[in-house]
Amino acid sequence: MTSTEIKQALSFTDFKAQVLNDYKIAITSRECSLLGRREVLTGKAKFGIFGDGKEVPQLAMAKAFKNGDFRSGYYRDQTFMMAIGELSIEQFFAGLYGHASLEHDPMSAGRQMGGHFATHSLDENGKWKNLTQQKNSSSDISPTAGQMPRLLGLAQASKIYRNVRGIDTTNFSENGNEVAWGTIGNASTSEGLFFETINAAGVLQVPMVMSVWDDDYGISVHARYQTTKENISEILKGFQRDENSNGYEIIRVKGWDYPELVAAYEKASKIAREEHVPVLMHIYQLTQPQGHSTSGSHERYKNADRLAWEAEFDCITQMRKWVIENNLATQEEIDAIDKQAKADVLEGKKNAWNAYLNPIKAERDELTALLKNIASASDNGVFIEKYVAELSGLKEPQRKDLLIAARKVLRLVIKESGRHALSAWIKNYTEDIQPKYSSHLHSQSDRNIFNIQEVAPQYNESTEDADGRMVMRNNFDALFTKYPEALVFGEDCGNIGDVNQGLEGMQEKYGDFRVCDAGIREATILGQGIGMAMRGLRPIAEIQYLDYLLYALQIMSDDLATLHYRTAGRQKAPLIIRTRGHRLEGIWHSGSPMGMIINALRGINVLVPRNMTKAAGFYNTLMESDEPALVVECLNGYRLKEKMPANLGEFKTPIGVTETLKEGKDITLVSYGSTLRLVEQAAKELLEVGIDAEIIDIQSLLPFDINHDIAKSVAKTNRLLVIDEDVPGGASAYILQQVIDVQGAYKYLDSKPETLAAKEHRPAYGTDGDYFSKPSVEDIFEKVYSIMYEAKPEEFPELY
Ligand SMILES: Cc1ncc(C[n+]2csc(CCOP(=O)(O)OP(=O)(O)O)c2C)c(N)n1
Ligand SMILES: [Mg+2]
Repeated sequence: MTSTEIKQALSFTDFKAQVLNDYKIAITSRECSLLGRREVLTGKAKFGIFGDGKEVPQLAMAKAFKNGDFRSGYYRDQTFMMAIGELSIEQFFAGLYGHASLEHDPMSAGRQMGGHFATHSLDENGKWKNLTQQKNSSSDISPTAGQMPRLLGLAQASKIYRNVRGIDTTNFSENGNEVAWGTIGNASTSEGLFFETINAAGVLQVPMVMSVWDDDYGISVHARYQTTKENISEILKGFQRDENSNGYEIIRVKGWDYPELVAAYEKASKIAREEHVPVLMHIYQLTQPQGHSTSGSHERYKNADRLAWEAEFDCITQMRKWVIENNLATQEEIDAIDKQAKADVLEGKKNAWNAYLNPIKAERDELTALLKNIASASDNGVFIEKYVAELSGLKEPQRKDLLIAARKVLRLVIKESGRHALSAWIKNYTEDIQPKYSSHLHSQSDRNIFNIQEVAPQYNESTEDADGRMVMRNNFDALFTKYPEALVFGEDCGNIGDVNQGLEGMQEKYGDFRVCDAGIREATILGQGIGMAMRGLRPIAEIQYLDYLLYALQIMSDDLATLHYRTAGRQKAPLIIRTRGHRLEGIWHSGSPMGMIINALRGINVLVPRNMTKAAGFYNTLMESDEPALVVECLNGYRLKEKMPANLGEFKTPIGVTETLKEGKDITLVSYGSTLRLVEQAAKELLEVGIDAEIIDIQSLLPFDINHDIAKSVAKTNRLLVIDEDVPGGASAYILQQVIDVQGAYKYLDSKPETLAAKEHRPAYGTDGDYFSKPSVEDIFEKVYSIMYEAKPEEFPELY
């Protein structure tokens, strides 16, 4: 053979090996799906949703996926995860069983149902790993299309890294060469989030390759009810770039055509990576051989013709055919691979099950030994033995079974000496196990918010008063200088420096990659922030008004608030969300739906500074921490005068800590944000009639008054009124729950604790609309007065 012939022969051998390796991954994945469904139907796992029918395109995508790249996808992608080496058979089954251990289920430590994938961006101490040295998947969420906003940010990070100088890119990027790969089901493209993201990525020209796995269905609902013309790439044709305008590269490939898919993904990768142009991959003619999930069977909604077509065009069947037709393997070789895959999956499944069950069995044995002991000395021994027998008889015990038995037996030995050992066991066991299900809602690293020390603002002798917005602007200026990785974007943030000029001149100074206008699209503004924060940048996503946060609230709640928790601490997005609200004009510019927000956003810090210095101090604190937060600036505070601190960018408002604005002895008034100015005025007027109120600024709703200062105040005043601008039973109900229930302030109360909130309707327009919708100084005065009247009617005669 000549050297060219040798090379060709070698490369053919190489090629053949690669194809067969791919085939093996596909068939292994398929076996996992088949066996996985059985595990659910036999009761070992609770729910299964699998990647069968979508294997082959994922092999092709994995081939083009490089170190440093990120995936943002959905529950069909097990084959891709296997192909990039981030999902083993054991891990697949550990996820299915809900094995509450990161070691066994690295995707979520059992917190998410199977089929929700992730890699680890952080080490066990919450520190960044080098993401350029590994293949990355952002953690999946179940809400359809919820992966889209984050995908935009993951892609945009490459754009920032390529174009902004001065950032330490070591762990995150090599010249912005990383591609963000999205996957979505055809039916889920009906969601607004999909279209919003597609448009935004076209505008931003980011390296994103978006694959639509099209199997013509969304559960039972056919494409004719989902997509105009039943064809997503056809209707997105207008996004195709041409000589005259930017846009997308749109590529269509049949989902069972392995060589075409490999070539198409190679091309897509190159375009996105080199040119930073987004690519839409419409992968059609896919199937779903076992139906949507374990909750139903597809024979109910697919007719015989469709089922026959699906059998024939199953992507693995077609790949196998192609392999044989092209002499890459004989039927016997293929059969051998199939057989081996079956055996591997069976073995892996067994190992995963044993790894899941054995620790629980050991815990069970420990408990039954203890219970037997207790039974032998108990008057209720017979009954306890019954519990022991039941527990011992369980083939597949759950931790729940153990605790139920232990806690029931505890009641039987309440007056016996056995109680001590048993209650100690229950306490220790719960302490041990609970974190498996509850850890990492917030950062547990050394950069969590409680580790950031307060620094007071300093003022020079010569300091003059300035508009609040100037304090904000000058502080942002200091932050952008201090942190090259900081950037801000939102509607009107760039050119005019935000609608209240808190960013005036910043774009000129720091460039339009770092201080940037965004389209009117709150959910993807949020997504940009999430994705970029997940890749080491420090984005500040601005939502123009608090009232429009609703558009982004879903993604904040489903994605951002759960991210650290759902990865058991292995991914984070320290995103700062800046908005302004509480009180200006009319139904959509003066809302204060804080109850809705704090209840939707556990996992995110929610901060409600009363002025711009406090707000700026929060930004300074947050930039040092690694947690996400929402900061609600007071919309009516930008033109109010504040003193300009000298230590801009350095002073830090502590988080979770209240501030007492006025000491008093008769009643504790608790509030936050713009309402405080009214409370302060009312307190002055109350003094005139001999009522001395103490005023506490909560400052931080999540976390809430960690030092229990409000209870300490109530211990002194014995009375409590909570005032805010939310609906009745909104944030004020939460505040009461914290103060009464968590802090135990009920012990100190001499009067009924009360709340004063806005009306139930949205605030009406105009001065009178405001006066009749929101608490006024008079409302606050009279509410306090009526509490005092009830307590001391002689001193404070009835007003009405
Ligand atoms: C926001 C939201 N609505 C509804 C669901 C329930 N749901 C889960 S998957 C699904 C169908 C998705 O179909 P498609 O996007 O085509 O993906 P496929 O499963 O076919 O791959 C639905 C309706 C959900 N998870 N999230
Ligand atoms: Mg579908």
